[in-house]
Amino acid sequence: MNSTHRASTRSWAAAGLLAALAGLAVGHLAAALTAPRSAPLSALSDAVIAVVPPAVSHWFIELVGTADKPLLVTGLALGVAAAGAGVGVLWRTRPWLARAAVAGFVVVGAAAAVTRPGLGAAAVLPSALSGVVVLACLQWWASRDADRSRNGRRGFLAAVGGVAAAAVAGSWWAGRVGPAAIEADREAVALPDPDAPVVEPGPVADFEVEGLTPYRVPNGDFYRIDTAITVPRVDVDAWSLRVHGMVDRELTFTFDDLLGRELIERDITLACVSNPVGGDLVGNARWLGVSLPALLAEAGVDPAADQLVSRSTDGWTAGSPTELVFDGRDAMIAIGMNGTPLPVDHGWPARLVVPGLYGYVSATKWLTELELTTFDAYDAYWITRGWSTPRPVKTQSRIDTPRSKASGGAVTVAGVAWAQHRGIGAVELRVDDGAWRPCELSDVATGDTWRQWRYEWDAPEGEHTLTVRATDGDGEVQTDTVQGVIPDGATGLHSVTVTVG
Ligand SMILES: Nc1nc2c(c(=O)[nH]1)N[C@H]1C(S)=C(S)[C@@H](COP(=O)(O)O)O[C@H]1N2
Ligand SMILES: [Mo]
Repeated sequence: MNSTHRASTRSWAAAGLLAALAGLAVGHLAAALTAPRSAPLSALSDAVIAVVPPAVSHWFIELVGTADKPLLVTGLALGVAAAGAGVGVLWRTRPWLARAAVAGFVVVGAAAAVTRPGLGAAAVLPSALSGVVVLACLQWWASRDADRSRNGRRGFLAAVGGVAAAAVAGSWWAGRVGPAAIEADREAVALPDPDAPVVEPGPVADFEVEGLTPYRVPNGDFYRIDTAITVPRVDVDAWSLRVHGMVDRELTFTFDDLLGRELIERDITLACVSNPVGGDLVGNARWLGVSLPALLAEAGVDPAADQLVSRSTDGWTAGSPTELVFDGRDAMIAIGMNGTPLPVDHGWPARLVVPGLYGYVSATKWLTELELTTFDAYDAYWITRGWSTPRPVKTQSRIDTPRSKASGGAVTVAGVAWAQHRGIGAVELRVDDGAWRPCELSDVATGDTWRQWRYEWDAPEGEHTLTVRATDGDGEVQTDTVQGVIPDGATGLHSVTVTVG
């Protein structure tokens, strides 16, 4: 090949960038048709999340919150695009070096994919295909270089851009109706009625104040926290739950086995340990599922096993104290959420819910394994990254409304408070530096859910600070000591500044 190319460095960079984007898109399509989590960007992002030092991820999450994952994926995509531009420029003068660089990127992507838990050797294919697309595009670009005209460049742009656009559209299609689509399986599940129905909270579970979070958060509004860039899409027919470790006998359950068992339905509030004071990484739902202690008991649990490790299809783990799982609380393997099969984002087809424990030590989604072990023998995912071994959920309360403005006169101040398993005994509100005043509480059936509170405030004009605090069911007042989320959950009182006009 002629190494003195006529096209400018800039147009080679553009060709490389476009080739890289087309490669990513085609790889994404290949993954969407086979294993979505093996898409180059998804696998790379997952691998970064798995290996990044805790100090770095804490800093990043502190900085950007739940935008962390979109930003990571976008960052990596920009990185790949920039690398593509670099490869284009390199190809102009050193084509073999450029090809080797592409091969290097393929190896990185393929290695990231194949090392993701739950993905097999075939996971290398999307990255390999991406590489082939990049090589083919740049080869074509190079072969046309000698007689390249403005029209020729437009042709390249149209062809490669067209491939990229078609692949993106194809991926979208594959996710909805192709083999990776699992919504049909989900919708086909007819959830049986619970054998042990929920105890209804009472006539006033919900004050229905505008701006106040509902007692039960609809699935579409429920907070989502997990490490998955591409949520696992579990084939329910191939799914099973294995119970093993320190047990008398290993057991395996299919989804139909779970459906056929005695089902309980419970209102339980789930909270994330990384929820800041006043934050919204907490929600209450009506869960349908099978009793976790009953199912474990069938396997015969060794009394020396103090930790229940739950593992998801994507390799994430949580470790819960067996003592709490067996102490009579409604620990469950949930298959239903607010009357529907578990949404994909919330763990389809089955997840754990253990009242009184933060999600990171209990609430495993896309559950596949329950292993009885000890805390000495194994540290679960977030424990190896600086978070505490399981401690009780901390008492918290939040002001939902008003948040910044109110018109003078009668203002309803309202919010939620939670101290799962201990329950909420009282909530008090303070206006500016005034006395703590008792709030009205909604009805609840158990201590496992949050509780709404409200206060009718005769609001004088001007700027006022409202502060809330709760007392748990044991009579313990929520601490005003300020602590960050690491290592075992934030403390401090939520307050808002309201301008009354
Ligand atoms: N497989 C898997 N399950 C998981 C997680 C995860 O990263 N992977 N995150 C946990 C955490 S930290 C929380 S707070 C809850 C959140 O559950 P939700 O997304 O249904 O609200 O899920 C838990 N289960
Ligand atoms: Mo969490």
